[in-house]
Amino acid sequence: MNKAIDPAVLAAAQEGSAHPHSMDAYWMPFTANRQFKKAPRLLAKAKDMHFWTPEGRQILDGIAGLWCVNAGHARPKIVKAIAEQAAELDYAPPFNMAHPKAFELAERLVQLTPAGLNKVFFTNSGSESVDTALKMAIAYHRARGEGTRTRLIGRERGYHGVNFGGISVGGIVGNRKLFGTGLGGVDHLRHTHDLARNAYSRGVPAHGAELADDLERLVALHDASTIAAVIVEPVAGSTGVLLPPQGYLERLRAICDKHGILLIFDEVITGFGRLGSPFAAQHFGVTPDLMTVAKGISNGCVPMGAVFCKQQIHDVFMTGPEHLIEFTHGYTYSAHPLACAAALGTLDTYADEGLLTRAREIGPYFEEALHSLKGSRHVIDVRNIGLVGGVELESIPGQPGKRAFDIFLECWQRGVLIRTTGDTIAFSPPLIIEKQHIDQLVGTLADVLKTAA
Ligand code: PXG
Repeated sequence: MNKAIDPAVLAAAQEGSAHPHSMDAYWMPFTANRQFKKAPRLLAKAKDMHFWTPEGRQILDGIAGLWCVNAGHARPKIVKAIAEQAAELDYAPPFNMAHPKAFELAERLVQLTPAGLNKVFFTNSGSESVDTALKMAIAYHRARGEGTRTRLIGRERGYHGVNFGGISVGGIVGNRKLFGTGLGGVDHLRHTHDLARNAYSRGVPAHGAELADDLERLVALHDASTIAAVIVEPVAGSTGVLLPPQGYLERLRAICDKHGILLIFDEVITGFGRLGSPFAAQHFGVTPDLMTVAKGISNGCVPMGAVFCKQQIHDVFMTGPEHLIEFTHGYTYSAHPLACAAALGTLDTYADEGLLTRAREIGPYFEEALHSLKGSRHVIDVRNIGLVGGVELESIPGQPGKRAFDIFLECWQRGVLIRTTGDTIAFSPPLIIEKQHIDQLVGTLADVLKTAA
């Protein structure tokens, strides 16, 4: 078989870049592989707010990697913690064994969570956290003698990672087409995105709290005694920066309480300071029963995720014979020593620099800058909360996603990394962002929009 090196790779190698390899073997995740390999976008180095390409071009990181590098890149305390941990204890089995940093991290984390969410189960990603939380919810009801509660409720346009549980409760049409029926016994609330009433809202939109009543419809249809849990993202990121209408989350909480249904917040994106509080639950003043996190827990440096749950959920499991495993679930890499070290270094960095509340200070400037895009070509909405921004564009007829993707490519050429989902452009910069970076991010997009097809 011809293993010819891609011409673009060859050219990069001849320029003296550090990339002399063929690009054939690597099947890239969530990537237009053929397009990418014709014109690769490689990152070779990162520090604070920036990446550098192998050729040395500086790229401003407008999305914190993938909503994860909340403290910025290559932060000294995190780098040091990982390096020292690798030399001291590279691995420790997490089943029937443990290492001290797992306990230290758990204690530190539950200091940050809303009151009551004081138990933590470790995973390695957001997808694993979601599947863990769903299993916990179903097993909890069974353990307390209500084993009929197995149904899971998600929401249209929800994103809960890529595992079968997550795509089943998720509301992404492409997944539903491509991967079959998923879990049985799942239903969905209506999504809350409503441009007709809420376009150009600053912060949470005014209209739509009544959409939470959709849960009453599902209770009427399925009966509460069959429903284990409802899972929602307090703010949906991946499907286009969708904010909860004023009062919506409170109403969802109340309906869950009324019917004995557990409420799960998927805080994989909103956790660790994205909205200006440690978690969205605190920002909105609504406490879920279970909360999934990942990404910012370890600043994206070593894969890690976690599920927080209320004391009484945990305690229901702690009733059988003491020598038996109470919850038969976990991963080879749960509470991995490198991940725990990275997370501890991350929490230190967040604390030293006040990063978990920094979005409150810089948020108003970010909001003002984003909303200056109102009136730019193709823009049909601008929305924001904390350090999350969404700019929705009118789609090219028959080619959804094309306009935003071309704009992403042009921004990359001009040294700015943004993220697109459909025809919405998303910003979620590191929480260390300064005003001049915001000016560059938004200014570059404004310029690109002037000539965008
Ligand atoms: N839940 C939520 C709410 C997420 O946003 C996951 C679960 C899954 O996490 P893992 O670690 O398994 O990928 C996510 C992930 C984007 C983007 O640009 C968002 C995510 C991942 C990649 C890209 O919107 N969110």
